[in-house]
Amino acid sequence: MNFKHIILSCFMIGFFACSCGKNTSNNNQTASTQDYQKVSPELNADSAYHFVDNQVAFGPRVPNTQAHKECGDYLLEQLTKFGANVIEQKADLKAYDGTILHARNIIGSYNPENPKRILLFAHWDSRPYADRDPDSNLHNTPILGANDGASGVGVLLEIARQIQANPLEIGIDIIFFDAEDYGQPDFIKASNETTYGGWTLGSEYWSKNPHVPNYKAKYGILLDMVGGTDAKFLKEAISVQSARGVVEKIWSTARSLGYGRYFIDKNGGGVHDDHVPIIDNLKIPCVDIIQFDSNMNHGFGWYWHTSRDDMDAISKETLKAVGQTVLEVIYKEK
Ligand code: AHN
Ligand code: ZN
Repeated sequence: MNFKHIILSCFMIGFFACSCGKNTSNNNQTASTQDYQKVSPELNADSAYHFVDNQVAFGPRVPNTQAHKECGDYLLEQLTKFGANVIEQKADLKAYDGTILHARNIIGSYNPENPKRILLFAHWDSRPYADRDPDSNLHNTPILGANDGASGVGVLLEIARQIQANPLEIGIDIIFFDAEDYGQPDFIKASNETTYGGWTLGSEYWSKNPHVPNYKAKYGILLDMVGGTDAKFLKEAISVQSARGVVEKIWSTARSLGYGRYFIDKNGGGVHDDHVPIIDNLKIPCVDIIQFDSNMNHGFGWYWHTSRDDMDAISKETLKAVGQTVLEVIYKEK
């Protein structure tokens, strides 16, 4: 499979996801959850939800705005409070239209000296355009990004809180990437050359300038849109190509924990997301846990890039399923 081909256009990717994900109903939740001995602490879904809500309360976190600045400060403060070794990476990044975005990648590390590490990441910015809203008058309006952005960060903040309370031996890096969602909307014609169509600028920058020279991790896990009610997570194609074993580990862990109705044993399409620059530039195998919806022509959740991506689109049960699964995967690592 050719990466460059797959990341050409989001619409095509959505279509891909659709055609691959037709039969997504899952009736085979057969794993005997009672036999499985969980090793991770209990993730608190109320706490994860609260971290999502707190971000959304700042308003749209669009780079170069006051809400963005305040939310970035909040994320730094929370990771510090949870005992991580915190680094802020600032960068001025050029958007598809030439705008210079004052971006901040926010990094929290546990056991920074341990060479055996796992990378967990999500984007924290929100999109400046509701360009998939049914009401075209709203296409130029920034979105709250409760699911698209805040959900992954909220789950990772709760994971940070759990790590502080239940220390582990391996190294963990939690990165909140900026400027993921400033990609060129269909309604604007622009001609600036960008490597990834103006998407994933923060992770692209970090992957070329990691906070530690020669940064290495065993693998990475990206959480993107992990709070939708009854979300279905299919095995995203670029993840399967780059980290098949890790995909299987995550999906089978979810099944063991009783979350097989979220983590569906089916292949989804390829999505250009923050894992791609990290796979391309750092050669770290990465998995994207991202909601697919085969009923939508773009392949993502109904709220995606619309004015309705607010707290009503967030389910505590889904945050719990994803958070507990990722927590279990990292506490199982030796
Ligand atoms: C694009 O929209 C290019 N890819 C999907 C990745 C994404 C956007 N995730 C959240 N917003
Ligand atoms: Zn988005």
